[in-house]
Amino acid sequence: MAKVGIVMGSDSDMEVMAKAADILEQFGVEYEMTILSAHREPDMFFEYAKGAEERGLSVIIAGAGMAAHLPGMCAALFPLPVIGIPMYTSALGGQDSLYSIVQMPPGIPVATVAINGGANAGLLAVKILAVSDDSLKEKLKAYSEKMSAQVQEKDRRLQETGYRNYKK
Ligand code: RP5
Repeated sequence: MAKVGIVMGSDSDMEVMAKAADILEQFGVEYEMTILSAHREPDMFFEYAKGAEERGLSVIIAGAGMAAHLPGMCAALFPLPVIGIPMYTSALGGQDSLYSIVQMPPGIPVATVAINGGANAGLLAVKILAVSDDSLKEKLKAYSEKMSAQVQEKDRRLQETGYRNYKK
């Protein structure tokens, strides 16, 4: 049964939302993925958000752009954590999405990641689930160790070749 709901306002958000899905797959976390617009299909949105707890979801990752109400409205109706991903937009560089998602009034928090921060949203969802799942906690530690080893390897190559010959 899916533990994480990934929901996006449009298929134009897919590339960013896929990064969250990739992380969940890496950690073996089951998820459902849905395209659903709070503005364009409000009735279906209410059905999705009100039914999310009963479907067994523990976390919702919601991504949207522009006047991005999807994450905030999920948080209004779903009792468990909601992670919001502001989408980059051509008109305002994603600041419209960011402010719409991060500036929630007291009582309805949305854990907001960076503009286009799909991967971090996935990781944050894994961390939330890891609070009550030791095997996920161990996988997170291994993930951090791997990242650290990758940076060390880059520095080792830098020291070996010098910056002029360094190849990414
Ligand atoms: C939002 O409006 C979506 O989340 C998307 O980021 C933005 C633009 O949607 P489309 O016009 O590309 O469908 O609802």
